[in-house]
Amino acid sequence: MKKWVVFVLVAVLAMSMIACQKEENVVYVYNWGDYIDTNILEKFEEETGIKVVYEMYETNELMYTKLKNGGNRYDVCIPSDYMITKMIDEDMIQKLDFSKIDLYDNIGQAYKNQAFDPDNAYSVPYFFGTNGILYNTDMVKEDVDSWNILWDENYKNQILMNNSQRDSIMVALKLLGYSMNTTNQNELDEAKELLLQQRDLVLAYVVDNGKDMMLNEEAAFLVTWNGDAIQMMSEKDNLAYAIPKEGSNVWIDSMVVPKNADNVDNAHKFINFMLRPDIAFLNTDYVGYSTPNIKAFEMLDEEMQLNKVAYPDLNTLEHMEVFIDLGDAIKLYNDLWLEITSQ
Ligand code: N2P
Repeated sequence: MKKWVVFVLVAVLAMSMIACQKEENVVYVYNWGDYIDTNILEKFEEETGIKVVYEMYETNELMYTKLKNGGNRYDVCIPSDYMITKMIDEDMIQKLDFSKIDLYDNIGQAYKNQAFDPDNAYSVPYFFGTNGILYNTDMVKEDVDSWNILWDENYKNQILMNNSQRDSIMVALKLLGYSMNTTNQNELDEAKELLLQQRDLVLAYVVDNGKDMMLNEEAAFLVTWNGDAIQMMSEKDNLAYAIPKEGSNVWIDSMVVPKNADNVDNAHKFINFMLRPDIAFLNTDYVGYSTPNIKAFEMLDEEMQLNKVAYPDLNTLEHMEVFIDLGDAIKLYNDLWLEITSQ
């Protein structure tokens, strides 16, 4: 075969391969662990013909690092409030085209115009919730109303802390009466001392793997989020959830589209699909997290609508705070957390 014929053939082959790749109808979704009813992904695929490639992370910080390193390209991911601020500031996510998200009105007003996205330009709320203590009522006989129970020597090796730096440093800061957004070195030093003291009592620093440990009664306490608590409480009736009186964190996780997404149109289709009342209902019903979707909320049975773990009356809870992005001062938290979890 003549050289130029080979060349043309190779070129045609390469071009058709590129074309094929481009036409592959796919959406890459990166979400927290145990944070979706996976039947929804199948439904989306069936109805739209778009294949979902689904991956999971355990904390905002792990998600951020993966996106920042740029090796993986995702079309939709679901960070929390403070992380969304950081990603906007670092030009990592893009403005959404709300003409393609016509179900956005299903989101309640209370969840819109949040400080992390004041003009509702970048994000669509997914779930919201609180942090607190899940505990085993057979193993813990006294009232759980303060974070200080996590420093009680009687519970040595029965305490599971959240291996998520802001969520765990928050516990010490609130117990000390400080803001969970402090950048005051003295306050952070005190929090570090407290967490170092506690380390001896802690069985493990866990995220999703803590759930099985609670279900198997390997520990008495787990610092976790309310929706995960509801999941576990539905499987076992000797588990309860408390928000300590010193206050805690209230958060919103929202869907965003990274700047370098390859399938922006499909990302919008996915986001809009998640806003469908029947889909948002299936999702909240399955995972136990609280929905900001008014129509889906109306579909819940009365027992769930009145469930104070899922839908707390935030006005009656004192000292609740939202995490805010701390800019460069986050280094103080990174260093602190490394000291607690290394060794
Ligand atoms: C789900 C994690 C919940 C995210 N496993 C808390 N913002």
